[in-house]
Amino acid sequence: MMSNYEPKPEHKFTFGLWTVGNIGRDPFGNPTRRALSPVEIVHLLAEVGAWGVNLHDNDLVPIEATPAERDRIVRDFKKALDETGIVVPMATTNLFTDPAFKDGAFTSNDPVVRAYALQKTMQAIDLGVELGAKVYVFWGGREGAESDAAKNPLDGLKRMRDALNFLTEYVIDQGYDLKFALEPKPNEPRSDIYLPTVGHMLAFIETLDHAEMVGLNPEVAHEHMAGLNFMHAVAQAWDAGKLFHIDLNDQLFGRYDQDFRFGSAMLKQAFFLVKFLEDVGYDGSRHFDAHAYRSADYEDVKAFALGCMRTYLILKEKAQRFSEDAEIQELLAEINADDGTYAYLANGYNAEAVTRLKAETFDREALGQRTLPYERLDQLVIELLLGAR
Ligand code: GLT
Ligand code: MN
Ligand code: MN
Repeated sequence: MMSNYEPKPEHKFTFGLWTVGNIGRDPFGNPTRRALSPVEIVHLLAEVGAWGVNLHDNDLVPIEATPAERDRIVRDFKKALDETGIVVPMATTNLFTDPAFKDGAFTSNDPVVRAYALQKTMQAIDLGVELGAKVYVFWGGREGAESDAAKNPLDGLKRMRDALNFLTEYVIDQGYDLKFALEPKPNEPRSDIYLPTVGHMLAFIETLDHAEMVGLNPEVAHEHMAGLNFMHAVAQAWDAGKLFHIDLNDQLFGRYDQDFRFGSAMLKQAFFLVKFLEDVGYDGSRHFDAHAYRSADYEDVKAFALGCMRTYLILKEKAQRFSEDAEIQELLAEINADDGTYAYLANGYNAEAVTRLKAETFDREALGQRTLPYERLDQLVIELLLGAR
């Protein structure tokens, strides 16, 4: 049993440069924290016990950097990685900050912007691979529209598909060992973003030339913005073999993209998520795509980062207790009782099964009277989470 909830490399906890490096700017207020350099962020993450750091191209190399500046920055960054043992498991492209991308990148109506976005992404893929990334994230923050008069969503989908087909071929051509993870979000910063949920993305991936290289990077906050059960979305991605990465944070339903500390807003949902990931044996990064409150200083940012990891580990321990709790397990056995009478249906459709099933008589009223002690079960979970058992 875990005792001190200390993060270790085997837990695969990662943060983006943009997460602990968030300077507390929002649409209504100026920064509240000085900007840390990427090297300082790597040291901060090592201090709190993280395993890895992820980045957008421009979190590390400013968009206006010369090739010589790029090389110096990358060299210094690699030195910090070597000194701390921090790894870079994931990288991505910033296709949303620069005004050039005000109408999107891959889905922009302007063919010049679309070409620039492809070029920028190839360069960012090269950078990510150079740093050791095995997963490449695509968050299409500006791939959408405010007015449907301006863009046909079918064009949006086609342009997105063309871009991803181009880029998977590029990865194959370069011989890179890299998978793509698409990150859906329903809105913000665009009014409507194409491919808004995990379900939309899963269907879209099957239309790509190299669907086998492309999976999901679901984010708690983004499915919660759409009012959906995140764990169910993750389960569907897992079932499809597409859970390539995950963005952990927290978020109340119906709000803007809050990106709160993991487990800080909807604890019960966070518990079932951790339980799911641990039960199925997900072995990818546990990436915290969250940032500290605007009121935080860097000591508080460290508390935020530690908090994300500690809450994950505490919930992991709670999941273990769930599976060892005699009363919970007894109720689960009762709920899932099966005397084998209908085992003949387990082999799918066949003539014998049809004949037997048609001959059955069912006591519908008795079925309606069956006991389902879900209240008792759920209260046991609540008491487990509250530390009362
Ligand atoms: C941005 C967004 C996140 C994405 C990041 C990757 S950047 O902060 O809000 O959800 O995961 O591009
Ligand atoms: Mn978010
Ligand atoms: Mn994210």
